[in-house]
Amino acid sequence: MGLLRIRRYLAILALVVLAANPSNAHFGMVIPSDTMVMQADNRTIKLTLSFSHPMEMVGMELEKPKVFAVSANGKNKDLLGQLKPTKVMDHAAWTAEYAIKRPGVYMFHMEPQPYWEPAEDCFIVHLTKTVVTAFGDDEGWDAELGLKTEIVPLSKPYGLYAGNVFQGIVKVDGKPLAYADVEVEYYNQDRNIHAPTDYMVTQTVKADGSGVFTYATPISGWWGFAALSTVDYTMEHDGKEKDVEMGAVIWVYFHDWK
Ligand SMILES: [Cu+2]
Repeated sequence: MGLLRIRRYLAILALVVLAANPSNAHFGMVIPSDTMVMQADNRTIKLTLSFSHPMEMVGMELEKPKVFAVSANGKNKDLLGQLKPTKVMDHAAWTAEYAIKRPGVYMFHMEPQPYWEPAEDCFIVHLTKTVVTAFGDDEGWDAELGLKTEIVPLSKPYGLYAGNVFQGIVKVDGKPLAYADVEVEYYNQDRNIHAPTDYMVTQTVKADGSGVFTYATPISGWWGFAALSTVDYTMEHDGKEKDVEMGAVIWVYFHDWK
């Protein structure tokens, strides 16, 4: 091959390698229209559920979830019936409206159908939650929903400023997961943030020996934290038993310091 042809070959090879190497992470997403409902606010929250690559704004299909519920004031309410199809980043997603009538801390959570990911040869299930507070009642923001895997917040998961650290405990079956990997991504809604390199689309922090992780956000907006673990059961795909990667995902909003 002549030098030019070699160069062209290498350029094409580089593209192929880039395309085949997803540096980005997919995230279950549950994004509410408001996180702190005040007396004067619209009391109906709109929730948008998707499965996306939030920093790169690349959508994936989200089948109708297995579970979508809200837990507040000691009660659990099934919201599956409220879901209406919508599109997020040009892909199938879901939306629901929820009228908040009483003070309290409202924890919304979704369990999607297992997603078969050929690139990773496993199923992916992101148990995804977000927390909304209403009318000045702050009790119980640190409560655990009791999911198979869950990030239990150590920072109050609303009313945070950009630059604040966010801390949480990664739990699996109710027990802290030491040295868990936590992937962090920004919801780049306005597409105005550009990662200088592919390494900086998703950031990763590890929990410490007690399952506690810490991340400081550089800017305001929605941030997703996904703690990943392989669970203790397998699922069948084409007649073969495959691993299930479970993500404990929490979405947290950080406000501008003005
Ligand atoms: Cu993906």
